[in-house]
Amino acid sequence: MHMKKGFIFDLDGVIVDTAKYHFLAWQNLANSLGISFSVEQNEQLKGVSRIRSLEKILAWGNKSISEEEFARLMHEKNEEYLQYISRMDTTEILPDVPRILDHLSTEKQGIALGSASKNARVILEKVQLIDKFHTIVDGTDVTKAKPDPEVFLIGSKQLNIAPEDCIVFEDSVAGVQAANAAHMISIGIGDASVLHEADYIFKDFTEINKEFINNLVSARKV
Ligand code: B16
Ligand code: MG
Repeated sequence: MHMKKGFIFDLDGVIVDTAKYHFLAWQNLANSLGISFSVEQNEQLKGVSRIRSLEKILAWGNKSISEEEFARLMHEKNEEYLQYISRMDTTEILPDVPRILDHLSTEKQGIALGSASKNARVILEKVQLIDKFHTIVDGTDVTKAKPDPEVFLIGSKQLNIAPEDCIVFEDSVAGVQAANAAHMISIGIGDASVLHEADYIFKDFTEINKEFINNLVSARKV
C-alpha cells in the first residue's frame, strides 16, 4: 500500500455506543416535561445535533417553551450525559475498531474524526483512542449539521487529502448523506435496510478485513 487516503470516522455508533447514554438523558428530560420518549424515537436522533434533538422532542410532545427554558434544558441534558460518559472506559470501544485503526496507522493512512458531538474529545480520552487520530472535527467546529458535508470537508482539509480520496465510516442516514454530498466513499456501519444510500454497508468492523481496506486505498470515488 502506498497511496495516502483519509479515513474519517464518526464517533457515536461507529467507535463507541453512546446512543444509550443520550437515550437515558433525553428520556429523563422528556419525561420531566410530560413527554413520552421511546427507543425508536432515540434512533431518529442519531447523528442529529443537540439543538435539533431537543426541537424534535418538543415537537413530538407538542410543547413550546421560552428560549431561556430551551437553553436550560439543553444544559441539563448535557450535564446528565456527561455524568454517564465520565464512567466510560476502553471496554466500551465497539468490536474491532482498534484493529482497523492500528492497520490504517501501520499503513500510514490519514485518520480523522468527524462527529456532530461537542463532547467528542472527552469521549475519545475516556476510551483512550484520542492519540490514534491525526485530526478531530467535532460539533464545536461546524456551523452546519449533517447531512451537510461541512464536518467531513473540514476533516479532509485538515488531513490535507482531497475529498475524493477520503472514506467515511458512519452509522446514521444523515451522516451517510453528508459523506456522499462531500464526494467521499461512504461506508455504513449498521443496518443495511436503513443505510442503503451508502457505497458499502457492514454490520460492524468485525466484517471488514485488511483486503477491503487495502482495496479502498487504491480506489477513488467516481
Ligand atoms: P452532543 P455522532 C452525534 O454524534 C450523536 O449521534 C447524536 O445523537 C448527538 O445528539 C450529537 O452527536 C450531539 O452530541 O450532545 O454530545 O454534542 O454520531 O455525529 O458522533
Ligand atoms: Mg453516529
